[in-house]
Amino acid sequence: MNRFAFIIPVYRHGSTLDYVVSSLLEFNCPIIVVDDGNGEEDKAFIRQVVEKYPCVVPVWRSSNGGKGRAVNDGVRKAHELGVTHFLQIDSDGQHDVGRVKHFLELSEKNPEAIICGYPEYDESAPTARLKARKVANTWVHIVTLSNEIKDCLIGFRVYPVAPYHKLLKSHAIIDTHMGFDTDILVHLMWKGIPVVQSAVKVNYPKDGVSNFRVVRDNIHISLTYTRLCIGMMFRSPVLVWRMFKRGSRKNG
Ligand SMILES: Nc1nc2c(ncn2[C@@H]2O[C@H](COP(=O)(O)OP(=O)(O)O)[C@@H](O)[C@H]2O)c(=O)[nH]1
Ligand SMILES: [Mg+2]
Repeated sequence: MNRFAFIIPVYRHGSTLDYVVSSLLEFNCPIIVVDDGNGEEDKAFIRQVVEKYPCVVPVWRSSNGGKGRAVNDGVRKAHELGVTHFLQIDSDGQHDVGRVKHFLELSEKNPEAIICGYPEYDESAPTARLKARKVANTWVHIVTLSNEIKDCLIGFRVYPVAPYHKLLKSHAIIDTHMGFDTDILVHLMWKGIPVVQSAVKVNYPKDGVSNFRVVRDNIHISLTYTRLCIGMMFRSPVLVWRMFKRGSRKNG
């Protein structure tokens, strides 16, 4: 039996946190909420949630470090709590919480795997974002020598704690900002962690707060792909061998 927790990184999304947390109460798991150095207004929302729900375990970061650092601090806390798996969900309410149960069930059936969401958008999704996702996915297909990943940018995933925590201890360089979701997925795939994928509805509320900073985040994303391409070259013998194994399984 998996011992689950939720990890919710929060930056400038304090106002939607109560909605997300209250939708997760039925699962009776620790809910690790990471305050990523928010300002007073968002911190106040987080404090309210911590006081209201005893299952919420707060992690306070003294300054804003980016989603990657926030999730990684959450993983260290999950490891301390003796959790075996965690579902990462964003605090802005964009992910369909109705899919949580299914994702936890998939993880019970595939405890060694990452259960990775892929988005089903409604008409609220900005076209630029859809195009950027296609480009990002193509890069992931290149650096993993596999076309299996349907979406490398989504946050809605269940991870096994042990390999993730081991990766953190190995001091692998994982992007801290917008390249994070891609980077962590590719690094764990390189380690041979299997991925099971399932759909999740994602919406973009009109008045939603986006933390995307064009210059900073594009630099982070470019550096992430550069590092991943170099990493792929070093790992290419293993990746090519895995590619042949997959091919021979398909053919026979
Ligand atoms: N972008 C960003 N998100 C952060 C940061 N720290 C924590 N987060 C949380 O990470 C999740 C994803 O961020 P979001 O801005 O919604 O990314 P997007 O949905 O890809 O536009 C949300 O729960 C944020 O509150 C940060 O420094 N930057
Ligand atoms: Mg978002």
